[in-house]
Amino acid sequence: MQAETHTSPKKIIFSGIQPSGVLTLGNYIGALRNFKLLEDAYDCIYCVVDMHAITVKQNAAELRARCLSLAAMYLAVGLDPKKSLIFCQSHVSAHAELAWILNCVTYMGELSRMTQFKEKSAKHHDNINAGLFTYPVLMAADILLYQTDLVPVGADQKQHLEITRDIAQRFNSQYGQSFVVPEAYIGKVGSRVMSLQEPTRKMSKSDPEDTYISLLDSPEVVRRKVKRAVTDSDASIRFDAEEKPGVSNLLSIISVLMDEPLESVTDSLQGEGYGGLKTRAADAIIETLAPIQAEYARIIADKATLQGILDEGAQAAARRANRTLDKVKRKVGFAPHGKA
Ligand code: ATP
Ligand code: LTN
Repeated sequence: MQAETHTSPKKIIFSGIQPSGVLTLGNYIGALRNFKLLEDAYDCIYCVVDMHAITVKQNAAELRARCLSLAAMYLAVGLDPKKSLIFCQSHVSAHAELAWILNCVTYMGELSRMTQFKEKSAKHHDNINAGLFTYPVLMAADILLYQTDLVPVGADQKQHLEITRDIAQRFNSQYGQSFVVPEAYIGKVGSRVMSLQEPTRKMSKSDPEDTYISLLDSPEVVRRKVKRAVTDSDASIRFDAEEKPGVSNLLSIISVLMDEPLESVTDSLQGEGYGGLKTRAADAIIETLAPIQAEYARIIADKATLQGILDEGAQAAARRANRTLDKVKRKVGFAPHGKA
């Protein structure tokens, strides 16, 4: 049985990741790792946001496989379907329905200020579709449907959380209290893991291979990518995100993965040179990924069990989501029908 503790006194967490490619170390440190850390203290709902993924072109067969693979990764990092609800967004139609209603309380002006929209439309200039533009509204629907208190995400999603809060507050003031106004949960260190090749940009799964560490990279590949990571010519090991973005990125990665304060990581590396820094970073990554990869291989081999978890997850999620959706439909003035 999947968790269904709507009336539990625990605060509610919702987050999602797009099945738009193999997960990166950035996704792990910024999001997934926190999903697991928060699992016991909160009532958690974790979604595979496949409807968001089609805002850029996808191959259907690959997308289908990646949805299962992302769900397997949720489980491989240790999420327990008995405690957390795990499901695919497209399996719960309430997400699309609420998104439509929220579209009607969201302004074109505020959507056009979203940096993710600007970046993605520059990158996919041949496919600037309306879904890409209204992406944050679907994200707001995801979150608000579950009366979410807290949303663990990387720093790049802060602006989307702000618009979600604005939409919730606007709806509540126009139609009466309907949604909890959620807050972002952004880790202090590692909320923005940078590209290994261009450390002033965030690590992203839709960028070239050598810029990111995939959670499924072998130890050899991890060593090679870290060894080639861009640093600087100054040779001193200290944290300075402005002046030394490459070195600071590696220091943050070690600090988070080894659960050791940044200062003590930095101190312990004095005199080691960049070679020592990179060896330490690669070791930390390999040690973190080994158990995740072993679990992933076991889970993805049993598709029937995985599918069962997603099916149960979707049913439980739909029950919870529909409570909010029914209330919202009443508030906006949709006529009741048979089952209502
Ligand atoms: P894409 O590159 O396809 O746009 P993405 O790698 O940014 O995708 P998402 O699915 O959009 O990944 O993000 C999933 C979660 O991972 C979000 O909470 C996001 O903030 C977080 N995240 C993504 N990249 C990083 C990063 N480099 N550092 C920290 N967190 C990140
Ligand atoms: N927009 C997010 C993915 C996402 C999400 C969500 C995150 C979609 N719906 C709800 C948290 C809560 C992204 O691009 N990383």
